[in-house]
Amino acid sequence: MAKVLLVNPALAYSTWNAGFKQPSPDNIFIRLGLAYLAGALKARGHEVSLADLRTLSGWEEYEELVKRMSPEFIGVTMHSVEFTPAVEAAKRAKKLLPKVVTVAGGIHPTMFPEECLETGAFDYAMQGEGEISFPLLVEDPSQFPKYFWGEAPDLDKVPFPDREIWTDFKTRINCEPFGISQFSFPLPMAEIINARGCPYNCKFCCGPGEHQLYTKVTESGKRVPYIRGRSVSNVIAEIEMLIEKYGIKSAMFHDDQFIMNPQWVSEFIKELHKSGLVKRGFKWVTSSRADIICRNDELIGKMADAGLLLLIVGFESFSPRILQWFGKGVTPEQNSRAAEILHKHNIKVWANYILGIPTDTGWHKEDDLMTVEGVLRADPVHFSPAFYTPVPGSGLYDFYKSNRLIIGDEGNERLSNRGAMDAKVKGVDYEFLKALMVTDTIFA
Ligand code: B12
Ligand code: SF4
Repeated sequence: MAKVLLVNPALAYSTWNAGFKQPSPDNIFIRLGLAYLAGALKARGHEVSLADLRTLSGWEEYEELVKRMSPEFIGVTMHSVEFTPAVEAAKRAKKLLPKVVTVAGGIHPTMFPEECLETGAFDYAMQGEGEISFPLLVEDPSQFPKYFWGEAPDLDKVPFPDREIWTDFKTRINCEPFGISQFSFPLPMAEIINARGCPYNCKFCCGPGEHQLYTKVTESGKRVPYIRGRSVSNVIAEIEMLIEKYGIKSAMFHDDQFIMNPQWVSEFIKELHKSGLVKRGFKWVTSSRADIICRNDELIGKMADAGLLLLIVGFESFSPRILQWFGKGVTPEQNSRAAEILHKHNIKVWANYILGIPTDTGWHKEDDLMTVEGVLRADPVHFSPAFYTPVPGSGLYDFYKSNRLIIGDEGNERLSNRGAMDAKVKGVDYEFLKALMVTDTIFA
């Protein structure tokens, strides 16, 4: 049996001592990837604990925790924006416990394993999914090279995520994570994910990273994207378990794209009714694209009847130029039509959109004005703007990197600790954009 400490270095969009007072997804949500790893490790008899940096007061408390837990293995998950705190957490642990084996995993180490190892903070970098291979690594690290691919699991066979590595889990699920002023969700609310990966290739998004993260090896030995979901019965069983154990009344489905397979969604809806979950008042929220919403008007209506209260829509922009630059495959008209369909079915709209995007012709404030106008017309219950982040691994990252457009990138900081509303790209008038900020509280 190995003693494993998992680290959530979520200091990029959250902070030390985040607490629950300021409701935001970044402060409240757990990390399903770590919970899945914990479930898989515990199923093989390993002892697992968690250092979620947001719940601590600073590095001093983190070091005390590491000393107290005295783990043999430390597994650090990492999004690109978390590179700096993730490396720091591993380095500090190594200083305190020279024999500890440190492992980096998640989307950033999947794309850039050598960069992670070069920091000297990690003994191993694991690429891809960890449920099968991480437990094997902690059982016999000598069998593994410095970086290696994890084996893709059968999603119906892996243990459900072990959410209780968050010792504050029961408090966490009773905090409304969205902070929407005109609307609130029935609590407790749990997070669930069905599908892994997304078949689209929007250029601002780390789709290519996900195509590396969720992969399998074909019979001819080629590594290919492996986008897949769970069976309807497996998802329903997880909901029932969450109701029985924690009394949840709602769930957030974290799929990139919930309506990837409309037939699966239809079956899921049927099962929600058949199992009595709809009658018992179970509610849910998830995400989809505008073009998919437009193609599935009737299905959206059925989703509403089955308890869907809110849909997060990645409108991204209402400027044709920007939508094209982003390769989103959606028009401003589809964005507006999607909002109409959702309103018709009484589903609240959460608008995700991006401002401050210079293209090869520079930054044009008209694009952002068009976006804000379009979003206002869409009448969302929640406005969720972000200033454009050139995410490493995304299709557009090289354009901004090679044209030296990324602010503060000289030290290769990987945009660490940069919040959604911080300046990221040169040539954008962020003061002008701040004046354009619309929040739902304005309308409350
Ligand atoms: C839910 C979600 C969020 C939620 C919650 C985040 C969270 N705490 O999980 C919220 C809304 C807060 C969020 C915010 C952001 N997100 Co987000 N998010 C997701 C999403 C849709 C699902 C994550 C998930 O649960 N996956 C399912 C689990 C099971 O998979 P997993 O996390 O990959 O874990 C597996 C493996 O990676 C591996 N693994 C993971 N960790 C470790 C550790 C070790 C030691 C090992 C061995 C293995 C291992 O094993 C796990 C099990 O198989 C992903 C896309 C995706 N499908 O993954 C984007 C994604 C992770 N987000 C992304 C981005 C860009 C952001 C934001 C920067 C967005 C923004 N501009 O505001 C912020 C930053 C937040 C932060 N602190 O990093 C990018 C990251 C790209 C990158 N290069 O890092 C992704 C990939 C989306 C995309 N395609 O662009 N996000
Ligand atoms: S933006 Fe959404 S639809 Fe496009 S690639 Fe990313 S997750 Fe998929």
